[in-house]
Amino acid sequence: MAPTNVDYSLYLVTDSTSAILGDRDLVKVVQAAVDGGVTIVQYRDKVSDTAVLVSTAKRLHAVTQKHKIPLLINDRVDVALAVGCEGVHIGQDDLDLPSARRLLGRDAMIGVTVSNVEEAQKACRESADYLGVGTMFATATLAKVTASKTNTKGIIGTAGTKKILQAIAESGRDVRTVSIGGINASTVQRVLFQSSAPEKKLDGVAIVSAIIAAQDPKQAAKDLLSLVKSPPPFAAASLANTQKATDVETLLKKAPTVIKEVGSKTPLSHNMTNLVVQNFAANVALAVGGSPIMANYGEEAKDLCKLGGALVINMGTVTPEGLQNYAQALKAYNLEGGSVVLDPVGGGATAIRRGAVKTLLAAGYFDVIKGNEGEIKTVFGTVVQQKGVDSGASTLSDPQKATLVRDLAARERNVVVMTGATDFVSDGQRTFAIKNGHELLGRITGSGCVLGTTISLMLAVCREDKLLAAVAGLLHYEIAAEIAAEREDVKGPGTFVPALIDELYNVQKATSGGDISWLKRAKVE
Ligand code: 3NM
Ligand code: MG
Repeated sequence: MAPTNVDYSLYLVTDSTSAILGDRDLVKVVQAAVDGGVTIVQYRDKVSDTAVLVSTAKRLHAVTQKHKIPLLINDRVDVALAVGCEGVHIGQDDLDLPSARRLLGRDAMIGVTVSNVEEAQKACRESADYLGVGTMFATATLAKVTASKTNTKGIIGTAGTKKILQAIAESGRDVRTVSIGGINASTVQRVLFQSSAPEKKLDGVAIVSAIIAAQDPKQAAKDLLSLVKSPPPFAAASLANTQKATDVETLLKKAPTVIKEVGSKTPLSHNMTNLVVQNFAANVALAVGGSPIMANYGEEAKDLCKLGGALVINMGTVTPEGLQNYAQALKAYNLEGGSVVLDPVGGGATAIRRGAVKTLLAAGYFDVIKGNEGEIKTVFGTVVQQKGVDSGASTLSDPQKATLVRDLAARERNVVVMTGATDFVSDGQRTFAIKNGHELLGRITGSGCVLGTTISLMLAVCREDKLLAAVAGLLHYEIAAEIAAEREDVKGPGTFVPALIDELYNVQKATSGGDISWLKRAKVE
């Protein structure tokens, strides 16, 4: 039997193309990486002659043996046999697993590259010891060495990886897994967090360039290992807390506390939002009790993210430059642990926006994704045609909407809010429907956008339960809208806007003063 106690946490894959290694000696680089804490090494060399492969592998094996970690050879069973190292890693277009197993014997470790559920299940049936699951993100490393290969594998992201893990869990087979492709210090924690299925986690990450190409491979490995071992900053609070509101009664009891805290802490709501709603969003943030800043320049986020607030990325008037700014800010907030709301405005309206949604989901972690039916479907990957930023024709029943928000939230491991006559909100486990709000919200511009701003403020003060934050934001906003719409001085959409701002302010003031009579209107189930 191949050893079962192998530590896959930080799996180094070598690359011998000069673009990555430079003029440095591979064995020295690997030695440094192993000193830094790499837990397993794969020698991957697609270009050298067999004699060079064998002699390099022998030198590498001396390094890994000293540290009692396994050395595997990519693709070349003959080289592994010649060196007597621990095993091989085979791709889908390499020697098949049963043949490799016959040649190497039962004690050898054999890993297989898989990029979909079928490949994973096959490798499990054939008793692979572990799977290299990828490609996680687009990576220049793979392109360089496999340019000659005919089968270009897909980018499967965290969602595709989770699907594979789920299937392995369901099959009941025991196999270790590592994710590979474009993983580095700024993505590794999110990869591990978002890819994990409830019953099966990744065992580690496989990395080429983030270690091999690093100035200091030892330090790079050390840093990566410590990131692998700790929860991502954006999830630390929610993972630590076990006391979450699971029923409506508790949610309604806790929501005013969140609203009150916004009033007392005046958190920052950093909006990178569209040209239409900037002024409205800033006014709403103030009325709800927060402190708004409209800052679309991504570079500023590295300072703003340190102020304890939350970020709203609203792609309502997206441009190529804007998209880069969003991604930059998103990374800064993720690193700091600040909350981020995505408002994928008009996500299903154009090809550009569908692409922008994909780019943003791959660029970082969103604590909350909020949109109308068409937008949420688009984020999920359903192709819809939105008419402008309106939701487009509704095709889903209420139970289907509830299922969609739950599935998307479970996939992203975050909170999803779908707005409509009934709003649906879920964190993948808890799903609620909220029937508050008013028809006039559909008659003014930006009513959805400023809900995103409202939720961001709740998130800033309630990181331990993001679903509760979203519900508190929805209730504050929609009940204020109801009260505003009923006012005698409100004659239509035009007079509704200032009344809404007033009532958002009044709900905040009342709640902070201990009067939560407005909450009697709450219709949550
Ligand atoms: N295999 P980096 S991606 C060797 O998807 C390899 O199977 C992949 O390099 C797969 O860490 C990849 O520099 C390269 O992105 C990973
Ligand atoms: Mg291969």
